[in-house]
Amino acid sequence: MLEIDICGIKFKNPVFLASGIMGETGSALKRIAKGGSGAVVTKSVGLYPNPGHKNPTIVEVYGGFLNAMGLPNPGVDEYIEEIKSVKKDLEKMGVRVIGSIYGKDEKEFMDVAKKIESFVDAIELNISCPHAKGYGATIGQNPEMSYNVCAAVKDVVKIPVFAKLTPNVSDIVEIAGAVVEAGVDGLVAINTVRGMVIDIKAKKPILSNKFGGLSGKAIKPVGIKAVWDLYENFDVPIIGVGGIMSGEDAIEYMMAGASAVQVGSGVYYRGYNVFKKICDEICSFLKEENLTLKEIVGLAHR
Ligand code: RRO
Repeated sequence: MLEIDICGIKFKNPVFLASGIMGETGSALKRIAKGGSGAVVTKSVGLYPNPGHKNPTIVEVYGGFLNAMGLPNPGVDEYIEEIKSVKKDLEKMGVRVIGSIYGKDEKEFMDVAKKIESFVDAIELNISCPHAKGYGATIGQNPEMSYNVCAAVKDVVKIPVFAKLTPNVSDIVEIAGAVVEAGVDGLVAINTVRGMVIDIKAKKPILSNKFGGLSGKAIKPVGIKAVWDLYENFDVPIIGVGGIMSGEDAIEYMMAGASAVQVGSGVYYRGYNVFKKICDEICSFLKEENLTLKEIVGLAHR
């Protein structure tokens, strides 16, 4: 009932793990897969190991989390070993792997993409981290840089390539236009929303990086509007992410135009099995409404 095909890849269901701290190791990916996800997106990996920002890197706020992890990762070579250690188990469970990668320019993106290509089913280009100077949104807020990175990666890999977009722009459609023109196979929206929390007793921002990216329930309407606008303007699959905790949230994203969704903060609030729970809730809704999954994608536009 929930099987989908995106860019020729078959997924057992449309509820994926979003890139983030739950995807830092092979064993974490396996635990998420056991929780029923249709795919796991890795933590964003770069060419070299990166320790990330100093603590505190994450704080719970009303409606979600504010994080500035700072792209911590062991580098693509070591991360590939993590994927290799669980790839067979994930395959047995029918769970796809999407490799999230970052770099400072098209050359670095290409190098990482080439290295990881044969270990993953698709690549997600992280051009949207809200607080990584020179990386992430530095690229994703600039249409020309976004085009160059996406076109370069598309040139060197054969598997589907998705671009993850930042909401921290005045016009997400402009950036999406650039990456679609560059040939990406799908769009992922949204990365976290830039924000800050100040400890009034300490009289300074809580995060060591001062500002970070907001995830969780609070950003769902921002994500829904982004997916809506992308669906209105482009003919490529869209993967919705931002504040999805329940089947109802996932259906809302799908009616806005998402073919699949990703869950990050929801793992904290509903446990590892959040993926199975969301799938069950989607199934109940489809049965009640006598609809198919395909029929609800973009339904609110008709
Ligand atoms: O590692 C992070 O701090 C991070 C990344 Br790469 C991202 O894409 N989005 C985010 O909120 N944090």
